[in-house]
Amino acid sequence: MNKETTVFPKGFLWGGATAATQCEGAWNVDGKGASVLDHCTNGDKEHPRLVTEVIDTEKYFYPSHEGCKQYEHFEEDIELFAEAGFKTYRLSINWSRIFPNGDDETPNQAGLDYYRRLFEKCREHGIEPTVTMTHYDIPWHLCVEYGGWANRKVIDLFLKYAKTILTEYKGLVTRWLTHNEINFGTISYGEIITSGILPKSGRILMQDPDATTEDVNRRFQALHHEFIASAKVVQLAHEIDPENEVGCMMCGFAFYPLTCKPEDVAEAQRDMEIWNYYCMDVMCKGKYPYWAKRYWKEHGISLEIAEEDLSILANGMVDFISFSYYRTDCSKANTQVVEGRTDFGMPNPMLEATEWGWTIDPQGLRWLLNEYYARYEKPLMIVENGIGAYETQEADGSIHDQARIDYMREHFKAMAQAIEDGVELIGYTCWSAIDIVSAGTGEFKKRYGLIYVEADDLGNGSYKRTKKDSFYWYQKVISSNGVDLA
Ligand code: BGP
Repeated sequence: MNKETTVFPKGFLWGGATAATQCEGAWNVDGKGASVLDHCTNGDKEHPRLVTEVIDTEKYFYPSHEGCKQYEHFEEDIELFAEAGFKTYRLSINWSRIFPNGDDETPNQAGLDYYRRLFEKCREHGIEPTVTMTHYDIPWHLCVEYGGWANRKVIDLFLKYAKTILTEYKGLVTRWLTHNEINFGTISYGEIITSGILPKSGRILMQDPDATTEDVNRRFQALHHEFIASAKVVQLAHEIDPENEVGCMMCGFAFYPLTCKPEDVAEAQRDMEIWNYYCMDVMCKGKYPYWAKRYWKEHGISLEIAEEDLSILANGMVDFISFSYYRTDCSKANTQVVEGRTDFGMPNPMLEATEWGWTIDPQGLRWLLNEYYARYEKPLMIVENGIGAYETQEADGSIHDQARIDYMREHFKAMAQAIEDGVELIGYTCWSAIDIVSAGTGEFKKRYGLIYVEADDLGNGSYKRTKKDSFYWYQKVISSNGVDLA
């Protein structure tokens, strides 16, 4: 795309993203409590992570304890982001840095001070923070003592936390996301990382083959509580500062029918519904989708919905939609258990995939942007997109991550087409701004960053930062507002 004028709107929010438990490290310093991710061991493609009830550092390595050490390096990191030309930095606040146990009387001042310094540093460099309130980091105490989000009391504890940070950072932060990838809440993975509830295997798997109706019911009840919390936060954020904008944050799932068999087409529709629209309808339309009752009945789900809940949802619709986009999957009827099935569906035989088996599908992004926009007509922001890859540093220190450049270029072309289609796309933050720990596998060597961090899967290394080729390439893209993709 060598157009002289850009199709990206003026003020388009180019940037990069991270999450606290994957980048900060310093998991138990300055008064911070343990979050659920601090109890997760490392793993890799073949060996799923474990969640241990007791942190046993003699026996296991817990990658979130180190992250990429951003807690120590945040000034340097933000200077690098400014050099790349970021307009926004999407990061998350670690709930257990502010309320170490989640139910403490008063917030931890050192935690509040840390994020204040970080946000001020961003502002000094003309970078607007985009802040996720909870990115897989519920305080561990709330998992153990309350059973996580399935307990309605957690709504008020979250609101207290939200009120604290909304008040504290008024004026410094005006763009907020409530729950990261809330739609993972329908499956085991989401429940582990948001409530610490383990499947029998004790391992972090996407789906739990042994889940009972009771387990499924609990997950949907937890999601209902997250919806109520999010809706109340939207109202609260607007009251505290009318400048605040609050978005939902979804894992963007795109499902294609594997064949044109009508049964496969219907299956793809069902997959789109449960993976995307169950949560998005609640958060964007303020009500459960019309087919929810059928779904609940078929899955033995019976939710406790308090009398006031429906009006809370109706009065707490988000201002915009943010989502992550990495891959697409295919739907095929009657394939819940079938050889070759991925965690989400069938692999698409027409697409290449990354070394972790994630399909690469830039055109799917244009399709999904149009799907979301047609349904909700709210501004959209892509807050995660990128490629995880093994990378090495050359003898001269350089890192040639051409695969990342190619990946991003094709996705930018798809974004430009969607904008030309008429979609209101307001920003893009790549995943990730800098190398961090993988959420799924706990590896460090599954690298996503524009900036290389010299560290390995067991926390060894200098943690020195080096700009990759993609850093320089993205810098040109940003300075030309998406014109120069060469
Ligand atoms: C999303 C999460 C991120 C991030 C990313 C990449 O689901 O919001 O936290 O890690 O996926 O996934 P992974 O780290 O498993 O490769």
